[in-house]
Order: sequence, then structure tokens, then C-alpha cells
Amino acid sequence: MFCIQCEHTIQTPVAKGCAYSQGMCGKTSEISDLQDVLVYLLQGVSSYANLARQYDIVEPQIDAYVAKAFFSTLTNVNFDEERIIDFIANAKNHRDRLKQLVENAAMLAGDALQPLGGAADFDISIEKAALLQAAPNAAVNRGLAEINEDILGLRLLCLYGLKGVAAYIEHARVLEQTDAQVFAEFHRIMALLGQDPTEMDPLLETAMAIGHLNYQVMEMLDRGETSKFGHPAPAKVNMKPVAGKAILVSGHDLCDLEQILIQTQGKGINVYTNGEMLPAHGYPELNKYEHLVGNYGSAWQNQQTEFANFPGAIVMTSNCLIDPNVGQYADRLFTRSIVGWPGVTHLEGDDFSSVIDKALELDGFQYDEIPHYTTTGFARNALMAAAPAVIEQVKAGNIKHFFLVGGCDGDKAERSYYTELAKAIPQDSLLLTLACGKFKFNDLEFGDINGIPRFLDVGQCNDAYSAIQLALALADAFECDVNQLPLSLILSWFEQKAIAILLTLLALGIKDIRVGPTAPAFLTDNLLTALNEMTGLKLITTVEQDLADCLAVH
Ligand code: FS2
Ligand code: SF4
Repeated sequence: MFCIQCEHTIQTPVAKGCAYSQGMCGKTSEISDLQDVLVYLLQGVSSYANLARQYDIVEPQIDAYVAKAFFSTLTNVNFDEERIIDFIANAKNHRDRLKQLVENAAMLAGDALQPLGGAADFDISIEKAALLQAAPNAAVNRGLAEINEDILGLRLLCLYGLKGVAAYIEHARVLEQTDAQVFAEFHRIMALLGQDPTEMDPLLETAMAIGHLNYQVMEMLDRGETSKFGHPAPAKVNMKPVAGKAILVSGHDLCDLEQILIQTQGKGINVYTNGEMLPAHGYPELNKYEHLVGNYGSAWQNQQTEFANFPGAIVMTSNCLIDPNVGQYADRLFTRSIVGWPGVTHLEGDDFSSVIDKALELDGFQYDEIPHYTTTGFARNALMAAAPAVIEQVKAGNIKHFFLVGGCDGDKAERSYYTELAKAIPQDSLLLTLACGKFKFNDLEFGDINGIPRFLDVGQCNDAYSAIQLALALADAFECDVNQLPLSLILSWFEQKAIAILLTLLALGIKDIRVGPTAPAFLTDNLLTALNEMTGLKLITTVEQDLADCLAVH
């Protein structure tokens, strides 16, 4: 086992990366090894999908499959060995089918095909023992003896960034948004990574290409969400329970939430969002359901107490899932899509009757708690509508600075930095946020500046797209470069979607981003220095120091 993809990875003075019998997330060494085999096989599928395009062969189902199966290997997504072996078997079938199609097309064209090598030629039999035996050849640190740590770090930056892109591709696909060019670029990069590149500069270029690709995918996802559910508008969300039977919906998939809302109509069940699902309350086609009563709980790391105390059924539509046996709620938990935990009921298709039956069987909340509200829904359209008023207040000197404090949450004590930062941001500044890191401060009161709320929850992690649109609009209005705006980005990372978004921001040329709470363990000191020189990317320090530096620049 060797996994170093998330912020929780084991780091000691002598070892970097989860490398023993179990990762910090609860992933066993066997699951980790099987996921390595899956990723390597998917790189093989992409190698042929990439070559197939030279012969105008495109297999949309295989395209979608690669992204979806890759998504299953993100942190806190799938811990179910049987499902991973199934993913592997299908990946192998897809690779072999594409290989056959390419060989036939090459023969017809009179081309002599050279072996592709690397991941494309990785051959294994689909039995657990054989897969585990083959895993060292597929491990993400394969060939470490021949390469230096900087190259490995860059490969991993690309691999993990591309995992984040794959997750967003799958989120977009569920909303019927796909794009042949996006898949072509995705396969090109997957295939490249399956060949174990060894040069620094091409790898850095690849990292930027991943950032650009992710920007396109986030745009697709934004289009999918807004065309299906309308443009989010500011919405007050009750963060406390109300009496009645209950279903909790977590993760990022708005389509699942909609289906649950439709199927629970008239059944006397209240539906709550959790974690990254909170921004759903801003969408008109979702908040029109009166039984979407509020949000319960906070970010993923608090699941084991919050889910344990939730007296209803719980649906995990995507990441982040952690061990449900600790809080003993596995029997009322349901997983969807790529998510999995052994022994937890996994639902395919659109029939949520087993979730509804479970909710009806359980007690639900016995009484209303005193409401406490947060506001969400400041996505692209709402921000653009507010932009003229914001610009006016900037020109009048009433708004002096914009802070985007967003990203992932987690349970490390150092993350209190983000709460303290949000509290310390000057009164003449706006605080934009997105993703589950918002739970570090979204229960605080921030007030307003002449009617403009100081706290603007843009949405889920992928709604970074909306925040980028606001920055571009402001730069346009003030006729300057985005980097000349009084805008500071202070991000918190935990998993691979955050890496994809960070690469997008860097690829768009956004400078001086601060990231924390700690540096990704796969980035060496040399790489951090190189990224700092290229982009100004830096680690957070103290609230006082970072605030002073941000405010001094503009
Ligand atoms: Fe939070 Fe976890 Fe959004 Fe991340 S719920 S850290 O996967 O994707 O953000
Ligand atoms: Fe460790 Fe994170 Fe990998 Fe889990 S996902 S094994 S915590 S690095």
C-alpha cells in the first residue's frame, strides 16, 4: 500500500504517505492496492481511447466509464472490495474492446501498430489474489528507484488533479452534460500518465492543462445544474431539526436530492441536506419543495456523531463517506453511484423506496429545535446581479477588499485558522466561500455593507466556477487584471477535487493564492518553491500575518 493523495495522509519524520495496513481514512491496504490496479488499468483504457480517436473511433460509454470508475478512487468514496473488483473487470473489458477496435482499424488503414507499453499493456487476471500480486507494478509510486521525488510529486499532482476532474466529469454527466473534446483531452492526459513521464517541464505543462480542462468541466457542470434546477438565489436555510420523520441527503448530486424530494412528497417525511448538499437550498427547482426543511449537521469529518444522532435514513450521493460502523448507523445508510462501504445498502437506479421505508420505520425528530439560519445561493447569477451594487460600494470606498476563503473541511486542529480568519476579516471586506470548508464559519453573523451581505456562500466546491466569473466581471468593470483586484484567495484543501480547482486557478493565471492547512505531502520542497516562483502560491501562516500581507498588497 502507498497512498498520499489527501491531507490526512500519514506523515512522520521517517515516512510520508499511508503505507501500512490501513490509511488514515480507513482504507485497507487491500482496497488501496486494488484501487491502484484500477487506476493503472483505466490509464490503459485511455491509452487506447486516445489512439482510437486517430481512427475516428469514439465510444461514449467507455469515456463515461473511465471517469466514473476513476472517481471511485477519490478519498472517502469507495471502500467496498467487491465493487472495486467489478470496476477493474469492466475496465479490462473496455480496454480489450478498444484495443481490438484500434487493431482492426489500423489493419484496414494498412498501419503497423507499435505496442503502446506502460499501462496499455498491463495484463492481469480478475482474481483478488492475482490483482493484489500485480499491485506493486501499478502502484502510484512504481519505478521510484529510477526517478527522483520531484518527478514523482509532479506525476501525483497531475494524477490527483485529474481524479478531481474525473469526479466533475461524472457529476456533469449525470446532468446530461458531456463533451467529446473534454473526453479527448482527458484520455490524452490519462494515457500520458500511464506512460510514467520523467521530464519536469512537460509534467508542469500537463498540470496546467488539467487546470484548463477542469475549468471547462466546471462550466459544463454549472450549465447542467442551472439548466435543470434554475439559477440559485440567496436562500435562508434552517440549520436545526424540525419534528417529524427524516431523510438526510449528503454529497454533491442534486439529481438524487430531487428524486428523493419527488418520491417523498405527501409521505410526511422531512428532507435535510448535509455537507456539500447545503447549497441545494438556493436552487428554485429544489427549494420549491416545502418538505426540504433545512440542513442537518456540518462537514464530513463530523459524520460519526452527527449521523449517529440523526433519527432517519441517510443517503450518501458522493464523497465524503467515513466509517459508518463507528456511529452504528450503517443499517440506515444508503450509498449511490461510485460510493461504497461493505455491508451498506447500495442503490442503483432512481427508486428510493427502500430509503423512504427506512425513514418511515425510524422515529424521526420528536420536537422542533429553535431555528438557526445560514444563507446560501450566491452563485453566478446572484453574484452578477449584485455586481453593479458591489462595484458602486467599491468606488465609494465602502468595500475595500474581497476574500475568497473556501475549500475542504477536515478535523485537524490547525483548521481553526479558517474560523479565526473569517472572524478577523475587516468589516469593510466581503467574505466569499464555497465547498464544505464553509462549516468552519457559516454559523457566524457577518452583517452587511449598505445592504450587501458580507458573507456570500457561492455553493459547492465546483461552484468555484461562479467565483471565477465574479472575479472576471470585477476585473472587467475596473479595467484591470484579476491579479490587480483587491481580492485574496485563501484556500483549504483536503482531497483531489480541491487539487483540480487549485490547478484551474493556477492555469487561469491567478497569483498569490494561499493554501492550507498544510502542504500536500506529495509536493516536495523543490516543487513548492517552483510553484511559488511561477505563481506566487504559498502556504498559510498565521491569521494576523496573512491578513496583513493580503491587505498590504492592494
Ligand atoms: Fe468536502 Fe469532501 Fe466538495 Fe470535498 S465533502 S472535502 O469531497 O468535494 O469538498
Ligand atoms: Fe491515506 Fe488519504 Fe490515501 Fe486514505 S486517501 S489512504 S488517508 S492518503
